[in-house]
Amino acid sequence: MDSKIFIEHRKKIFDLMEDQSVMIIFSNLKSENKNEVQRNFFYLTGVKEEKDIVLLYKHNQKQTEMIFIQPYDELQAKWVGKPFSVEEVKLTSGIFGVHYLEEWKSILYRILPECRYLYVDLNRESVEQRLTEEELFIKETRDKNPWLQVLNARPLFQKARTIKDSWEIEQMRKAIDITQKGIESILANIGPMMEYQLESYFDQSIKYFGASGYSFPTIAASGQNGCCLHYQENNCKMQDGDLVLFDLGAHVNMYCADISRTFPVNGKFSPRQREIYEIVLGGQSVVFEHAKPGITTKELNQILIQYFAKELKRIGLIQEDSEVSRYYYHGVSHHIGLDCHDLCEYTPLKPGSVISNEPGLYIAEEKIGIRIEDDVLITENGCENLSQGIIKTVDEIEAFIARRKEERK
Ligand SMILES: [Mn+2]
Repeated sequence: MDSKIFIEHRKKIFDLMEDQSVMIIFSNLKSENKNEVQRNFFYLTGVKEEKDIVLLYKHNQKQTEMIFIQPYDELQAKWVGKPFSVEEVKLTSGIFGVHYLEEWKSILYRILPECRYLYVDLNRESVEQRLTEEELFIKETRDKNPWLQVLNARPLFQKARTIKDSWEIEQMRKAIDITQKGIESILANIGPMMEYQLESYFDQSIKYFGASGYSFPTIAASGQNGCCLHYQENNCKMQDGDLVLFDLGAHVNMYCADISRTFPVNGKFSPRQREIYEIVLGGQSVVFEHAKPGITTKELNQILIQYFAKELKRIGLIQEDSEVSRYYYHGVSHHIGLDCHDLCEYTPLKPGSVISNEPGLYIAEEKIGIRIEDDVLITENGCENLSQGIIKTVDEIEAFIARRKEERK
């Protein structure tokens, strides 16, 4: 990883900050109580350490940055490994002001009298009585520096992260490539087994090809399970004649792929399954045609719903346009990036955004649940399907499965 990337990310955030302000981002979201590196911390630094803190200080337009890291601890090194050294942190992040964690408050308190604003990533709307660590920090700092106005840092990250730079897009391309390998491994082994057994081929494969993790828990939903949007039990026996819907993704450097494919368990679509599948695929094409700068994801969804209304009336499944919602009940697009449902601004699309294109139809009474999802980069004039290499048409899918069956004999 080149530190230039993170220097650019910090510049984006600095540009969005008020003058006379300081931003504190913790690498571990205390409020989420999750053992993972906060996306916004990674976005600013490229560092994947769990206890560090980054400080951005903007004073009379002058930008100062510091990072506070854990000192070397022999016992920790034996248990979980060495933390990044000062040199490694400098190289990765491009931040030269590297200090140990014990100094962070004294340095901050020296800066604060010069500041009007303090940015903290609140991450959520607080519902609990108990204050989170971020909120305790705000309270303590406010008590000691009553002139200070505390601002939520999150909107700045929403704005910055809506548009991806070329390095970010590169990570997503890698994540998609690895996800493709995993999907091909699923297809090569498909047959009537447990959902989790088929899922395990994906797990093995993405690990083998170097994914850094999963974008989200895999959905492997056969038959009627495919009509439950977030089915994650994956513990049913897949039946000959059923479809199985996979919604999954690998991540690389924490940038996500988010792909859905639907396959016939026995390798052949029934005429009815094919008919519905072709309608979903047609819906995806309509969305691809309209995905370009200036349109909103909401408008894309409206266009898809109109198309579904026309098609479902054509095959006699519905009579009225409004009945589409019985068979299609989610949105067609969300932003993708460091989070699978990425932070974003809900404004018309701009070049550099990456969104999903994921139409689906769910006909529970026929045990048909189909979703097809690709990841799409918005370009100057239209869009690019980043996952176009992943097998998708009925003919391709059937031919691929038949070929692998033949090879296994
Ligand atoms: Mn998605």
